Amino acid sequence: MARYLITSALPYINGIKHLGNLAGSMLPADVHGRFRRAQGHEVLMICATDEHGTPAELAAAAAGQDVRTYCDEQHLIQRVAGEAFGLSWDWFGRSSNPPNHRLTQHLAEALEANGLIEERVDRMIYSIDDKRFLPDRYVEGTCPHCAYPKARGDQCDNCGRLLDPTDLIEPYSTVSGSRNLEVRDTRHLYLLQTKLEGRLRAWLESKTDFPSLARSIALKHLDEGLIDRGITRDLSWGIPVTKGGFPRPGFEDKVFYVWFDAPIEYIGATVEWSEQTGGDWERWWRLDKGADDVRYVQVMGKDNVAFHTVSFPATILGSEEPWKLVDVLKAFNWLNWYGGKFSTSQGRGVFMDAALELAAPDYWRWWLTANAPEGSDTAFTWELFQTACNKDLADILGNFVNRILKFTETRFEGRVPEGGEPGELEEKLYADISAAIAEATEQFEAMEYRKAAQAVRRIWVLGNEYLTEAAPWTALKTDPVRAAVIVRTALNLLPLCAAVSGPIIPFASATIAGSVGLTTPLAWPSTDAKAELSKLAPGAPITVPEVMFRKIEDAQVAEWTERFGGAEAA
Ligand code: B3M
Ligand code: ZN
Repeated sequence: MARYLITSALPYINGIKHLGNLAGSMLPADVHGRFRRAQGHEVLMICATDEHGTPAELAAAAAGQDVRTYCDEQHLIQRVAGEAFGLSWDWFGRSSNPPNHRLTQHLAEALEANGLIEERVDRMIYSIDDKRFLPDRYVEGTCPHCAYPKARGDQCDNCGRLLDPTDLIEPYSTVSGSRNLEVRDTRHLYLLQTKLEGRLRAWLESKTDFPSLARSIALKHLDEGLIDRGITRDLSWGIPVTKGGFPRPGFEDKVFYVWFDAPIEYIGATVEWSEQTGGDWERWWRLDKGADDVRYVQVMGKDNVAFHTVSFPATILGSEEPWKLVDVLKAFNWLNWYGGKFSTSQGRGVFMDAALELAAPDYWRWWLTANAPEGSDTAFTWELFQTACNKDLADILGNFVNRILKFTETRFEGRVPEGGEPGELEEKLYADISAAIAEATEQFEAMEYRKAAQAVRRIWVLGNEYLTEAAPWTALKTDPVRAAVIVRTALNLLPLCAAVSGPIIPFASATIAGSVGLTTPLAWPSTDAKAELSKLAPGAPITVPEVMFRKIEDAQVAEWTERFGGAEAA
């Protein structure tokens, strides 16, 4: 048995996340974690809210709250929503908690001691009325190239050119609208990534296990050339630069940049876990304390890859300390809302809390896994969601489970029938099921989510086909022993379906397992299908659950389209 450390990109604190965030990081991390646990491995699944930075400060101000109170509330909201989706974190931490403060300050000191930090002067936009420096994207003005009046300080959305905020004509603050801006000098700490380029490249080129999307993005960033990176900001909310014993006159009012401290929170959250549960965090993170046999898997959207393949490894490698680095990085493309983008700031799309008012978590978990934005961006539409859920969950899985249980209840007194020997049809079923289990195992291991979902679905289909072909209702009239073999075999497909479906749809998995007297999580099956399909004790009682998957009606789709928008919203 191996040990798996699994982290998903940390959801930013400014409000509940939309389905795109869930689909590209938290959900696939959970599916993989559940799969590895079912295989019997030791798993530590870590997530946290990413709480620092300007957007948190602004969201708190907009909510009329101080930042700490705002983050306290939002953290709880995100945790409750994640748990309702069945995200089975071992710990859901907070980047604002003390362990991350200590670790971030410690790593900065180590980088400093190794000559990798340098003080430089930046010229930045200061808003006199807002009393703050403005990050590039909080300054807007007229584009010097195309005269578009709402160009952002980092880029013009109209002509696409990259901009410096000082290029803008008649710039204004998007925080207050004020034009009372000036350029001020401000000193910041830079991490000298350029000095680490060779080591980063050697490390990354050794990561041949990375799935292709992550690897190509990572290498592209290296090929474009690294630049030294500012790791401090003029903000009040964040991890203070000087308070951890880091002596740096003039930095008393500055904090570390949110992207410097956020990945360190993967470690910080593990420390939080150990403080609360008595677990040993060093065993997962310190190569000198046993972490060398950990397999570390990270899951994230494509926009986060560079931070995890360049910036965070630069922090770790530059520290010269024996920290665990990522082994497998699985990245996702975008889940789109019809043709356009989900948007937190514009409230476009479906968010995690609202989604659960519409449909049970397994509907979402199924659709988002079976349609994971792996090879390319993927569009969510209500119609696709309805079709897939009704067909896969209701018509195939739900129908199979219900058919065999009802038949057992009415014709076999609600018990697993005894007697008889498997025949030709069963042998064929064993062969097909063995192949499907092998395929599912391979795809889950490779973190190929769409293919894994298809392999699971294949097992449901095989169950239905077997039942239809074997037709126990016909056999019962002429050959009751044969009917008993069929019903017993089909009932044995239920725990198998529950086991292979568990990582993706854990709630339905529990219901199915419960119908034959088992509790989840179930162990991942071997490819010995005959053994897997001979486990239920003859005579054991079964129960018929309530309808597992109600179909999504056209009227519901119409109502949801009305409430959340459809094609026209994007
Ligand atoms: N919070 C994702 C985002 O907000 C970012 C991930 C941090 S992972 C250390 O886009
Ligand atoms: Zn322009």
